[in-house]
Amino acid sequence: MSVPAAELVDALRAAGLDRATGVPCGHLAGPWQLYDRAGDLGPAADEGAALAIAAGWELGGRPGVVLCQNSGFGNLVNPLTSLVLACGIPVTVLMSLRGWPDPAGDEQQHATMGTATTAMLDALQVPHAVLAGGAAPEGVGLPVGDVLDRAARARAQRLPFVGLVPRGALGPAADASRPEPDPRAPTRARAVAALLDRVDEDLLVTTTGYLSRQAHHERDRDRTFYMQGSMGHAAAIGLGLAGARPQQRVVVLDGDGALLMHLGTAATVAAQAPPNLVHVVVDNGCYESTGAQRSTSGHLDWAALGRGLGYATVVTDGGVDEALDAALSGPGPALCVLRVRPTPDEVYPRASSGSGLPELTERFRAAAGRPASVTTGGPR
Ligand SMILES: Cc1ncc(C[n+]2csc(CCOP(=O)(O)OP(=O)(O)O)c2C)c(N)n1
Repeated sequence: MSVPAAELVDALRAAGLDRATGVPCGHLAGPWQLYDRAGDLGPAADEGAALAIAAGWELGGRPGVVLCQNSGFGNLVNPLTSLVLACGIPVTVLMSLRGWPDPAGDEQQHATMGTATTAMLDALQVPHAVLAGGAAPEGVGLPVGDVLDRAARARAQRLPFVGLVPRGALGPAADASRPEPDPRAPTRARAVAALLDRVDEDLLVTTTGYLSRQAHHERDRDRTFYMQGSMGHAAAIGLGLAGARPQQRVVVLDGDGALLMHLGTAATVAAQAPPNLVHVVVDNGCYESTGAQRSTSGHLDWAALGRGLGYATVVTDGGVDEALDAALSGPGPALCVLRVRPTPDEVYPRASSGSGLPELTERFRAAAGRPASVTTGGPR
């Protein structure tokens, strides 16, 4: 049983929540698309920023709703406690529940938060309710009307409210049409294959979502760290690795949405200036892994950004091969942005589909500890 997305959005609008922000989750694709299509949705870089934007709406008398996944709960906790709760700003959040009710039934990176989400909300004394349907066990959860009644009660007390959405509890938007991408642009597959052709013995850190899956599909290697959770932190892991293994080149494969989620890390990379770090960003203009919702990279001048941040080499033009060659041969840290067209129907299994994340991590740790051969992929 699932609630039609339009029914939920109509109820949210009837409650005065006429706009939406957030970071997408496939389980919330229906309401995301309906608000977006009406011109009432502005994606946020991270869930904490989304909560603060909604707090601003609320302060301005035009409330809205935050749409996010519980993997982003951590990003949201600071403004939830020190802004929204502290100041009494009643923001309404719809948060999808990954890793729940059966943590073993979802991807490994969701298991801890899946179990902890409601306990954390209880600990923070934030009113919350689970929407019935989908993966929710029989008898658990409330219908939409009751969930929104609770949200209204919280609002009246100047408290935030979190509506928790189990997998499959919401239906899709009726028309799931997508904008036509430029057929001349390269694909994710092409960009990732070209990168893997060049990394040889380098250490590679791949970002959350389809990019990690693609890297695993193209060529599984023990020198690749498949970062399946912790969206936005691939470059930080790469920075740490580059410092720990200064004799090895470290390549980070990032997404535009993930990089923008923690853009400050790019400034940290440039400030610390590890000569052995190459930061490759595959920019498809969207959050492809959660349904290809547009991200905020569309208006970005990557060349100006990279230079302004202070990367030693910035490559944002040219074909995939030329761009990668230029970035890999220039002084580090290097930023290389590859613009690709979305191919959301091309999806491969995660690296963790065949083994546990701790086993993959141990495999990488052992490989990272071996010196790279001097003939290939060594330090410059
Ligand atoms: C903190 C957090 N928020 C949201 C998600 C859900 N999520 C997983 S992948 C992804 C999209 C990543 O977008 P991008 O980096 O542009 O890569 P793409 O999917 O387009 O390849 C999102 C939003 C998450 N895993 N973690």
